Amino acid sequence: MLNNDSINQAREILRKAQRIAVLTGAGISAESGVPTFRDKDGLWRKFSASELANPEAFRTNPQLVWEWYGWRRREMLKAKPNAGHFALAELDKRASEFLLITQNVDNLHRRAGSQRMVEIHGNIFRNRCTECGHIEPDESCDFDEGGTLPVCGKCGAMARVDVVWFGEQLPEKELTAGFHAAESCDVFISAGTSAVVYPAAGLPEVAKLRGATLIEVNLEPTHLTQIADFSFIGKSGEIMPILIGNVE
Ligand code: BV8
Ligand code: ZN
Repeated sequence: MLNNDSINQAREILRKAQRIAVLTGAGISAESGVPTFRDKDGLWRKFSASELANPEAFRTNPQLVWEWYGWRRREMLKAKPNAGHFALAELDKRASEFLLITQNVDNLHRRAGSQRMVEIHGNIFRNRCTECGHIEPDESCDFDEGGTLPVCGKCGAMARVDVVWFGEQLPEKELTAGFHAAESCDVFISAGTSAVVYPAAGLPEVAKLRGATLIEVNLEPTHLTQIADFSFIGKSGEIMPILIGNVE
């Protein structure tokens, strides 16, 4: 059960905040039916994300990696933004300085109306050419056995999903914007992330170090819980609307 005093205190701090930054992870989309990475239902054919979301796996078995992304695209296309996404889109409208930094690639924040946001791990509905780097939108999902794998619309070479795999650099512009927001915000909210993947997980830490109020909303405690000023354990779809609701 949420402690009334602390949620009201956090709401008040959020209402007064001039500069707000938010980091979200797969947990914010869980109530939309999108599988997370490290929860028990996050697995696909017993593979873990780190076994598939890496360049080596794609080099050795592009078919398997494309099948995984096809399955995830299907899940994400079926999904709808939930109350947690909409609450953050609302906060975006009201805060004077605001940046949502998402690790998610599912497009649900944008579909909920978020504007001031960066996708630091890319977007699953874009393909990137492995040769010429050309990027194009793509929602196709069927790569099961025998299907042809996506190729570049410009040069015909093999395409990959335009997301950041383990061992790969994050997009420079988006990451710099994320760290700038973390360094200068008054309040930092970390929602729906296990905070184990770096450099994204470093953002809430930097914000706290720079003196921001750190609010965590997550289904389970993480390593951020002990440094957070407020930690609300529960579903983001339920807590975010209470935390953000009618923030004037
Ligand atoms: C890089 C691809 C460097 C897109 C992803 C040792 C120590 C430290 C770091 C490293 C290390 N070894 C390697 C590294 C670096 C590595 C890393 O951090 N590894 C970790 C695992 C140790 N990082 C990288 O490789 C990054 N690149 O560092 O490059 C470099 C430097 C120079 C030159 C070249 C390279 C790249 C990281 C990006 C990897 N790509 N995804 C895709 O396919 O989706 S990561 C993947 O994990 C997703 O992007 C995801 O967003 C991210 C984080 O996971 P979460 O979103 O937090 O999801 P998770 O399931 O873990 O947690 C969900 C949480 O929600 C849970 O806590 C759950 O309780 C909660 N929850 C569930 N339901 C709800 C809920 N909360 C609220 N409400 C609910 N209803
Ligand atoms: Zn190309």
